[in-house]
Amino acid sequence: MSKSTILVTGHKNPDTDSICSAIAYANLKQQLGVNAKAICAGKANKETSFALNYFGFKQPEIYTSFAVRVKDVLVSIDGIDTNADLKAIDAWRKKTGMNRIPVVNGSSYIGVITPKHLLDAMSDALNGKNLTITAGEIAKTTACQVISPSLKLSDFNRGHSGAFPVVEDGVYLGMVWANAEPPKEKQKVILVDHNEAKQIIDDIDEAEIIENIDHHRIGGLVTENPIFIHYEPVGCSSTIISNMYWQMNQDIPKNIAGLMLSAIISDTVLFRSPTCTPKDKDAATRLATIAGVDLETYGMELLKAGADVSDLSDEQLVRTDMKEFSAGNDTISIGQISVMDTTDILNRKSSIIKALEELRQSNGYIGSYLMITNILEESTDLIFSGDITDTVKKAFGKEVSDNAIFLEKTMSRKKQIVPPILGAMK
Ligand SMILES: [Mn+2]
Repeated sequence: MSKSTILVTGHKNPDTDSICSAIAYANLKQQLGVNAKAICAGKANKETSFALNYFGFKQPEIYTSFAVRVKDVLVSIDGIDTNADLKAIDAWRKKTGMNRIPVVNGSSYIGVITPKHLLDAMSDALNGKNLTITAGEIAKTTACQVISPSLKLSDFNRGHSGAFPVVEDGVYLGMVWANAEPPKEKQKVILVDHNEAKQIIDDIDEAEIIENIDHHRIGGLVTENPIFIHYEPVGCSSTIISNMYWQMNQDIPKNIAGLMLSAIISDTVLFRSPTCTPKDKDAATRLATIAGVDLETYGMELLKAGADVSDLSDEQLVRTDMKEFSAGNDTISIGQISVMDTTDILNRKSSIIKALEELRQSNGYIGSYLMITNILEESTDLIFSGDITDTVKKAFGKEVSDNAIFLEKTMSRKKQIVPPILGAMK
């Protein structure tokens, strides 16, 4: 991946908006002559997979970290052939100025010749012993540490000086210097559909955020330089992005329109969510025409694809669409699943709460919540684990029983769940 390629990504545990908006915005950038590529922070869920499949897209490449890796800073220096004689080894050493010599057989890594081993071999030769020794015979596999190209540069043990061979699956790739620095030009990244540190792909400090397009609360994004920001309190990032196409007089390709339509349907639950604005409806209507689908029919098909959670284990269920939020030093997680009928899920309530508790403990959250949202009735059963019953009572002004609370006319995590809970935690 060339560093001049700008990566566009949505949040961790990506939903349909995060993946589809990243693809749509990367496409807009490309239409404007910018080299941009959509990536995503994790595997597409069922609903997103349905949309990608329907409109002929593959899931973007998954990134879990922006850390600079050894492969980003290695120097490709040809190794010396295993059959090379002393003369050739000496010539190689003079040509490269390196005193640690990687030996290869084709692309296979054989070992390294250190100055001491080379001196011993030369001294033997001077004394008339073993004049025909080869590089392969002098090289030692244990002469120095061998580095994996995927090792994070920040984890590279710099206790030694000089260069080390970089090897993957027995194949020699080049050398990395102990004093290697991250490239001056950082990987440029555009964030869509999120801005909170906890939701950004790891090690973002080793990359550079250059743009941010979002429709969530501002959650403390800090950047090194001035950046392009477009936040709007609308129901979906794709609403903002489709309007950017139109404002810039850019045609929206049919399949990209389908993806952005899917994102709006998903985020607004087909216009039922209180986060839905007239702008979302307008954009979706125009996008459906471009995509050539009937909004209601396609919308219900998409939501149904996402609502089938019957084959998910409790562990998968609580992680599917989980987001972290911080209030002071405390972190909570809030997941959400949307279904057409809550009966089956609520029958599994006690085992789901067990899985929530494991999630909570393994991440050190003060509380872990799961919204079980009924799309048709537009209500939510909020279940939780942690010693947070008082917080939940205070947040919603209702009695709580058995780690659960029923909330009528509630579908939006962002608008109806996060603000009261964070407020009650203060
Ligand atoms: Mn969104």
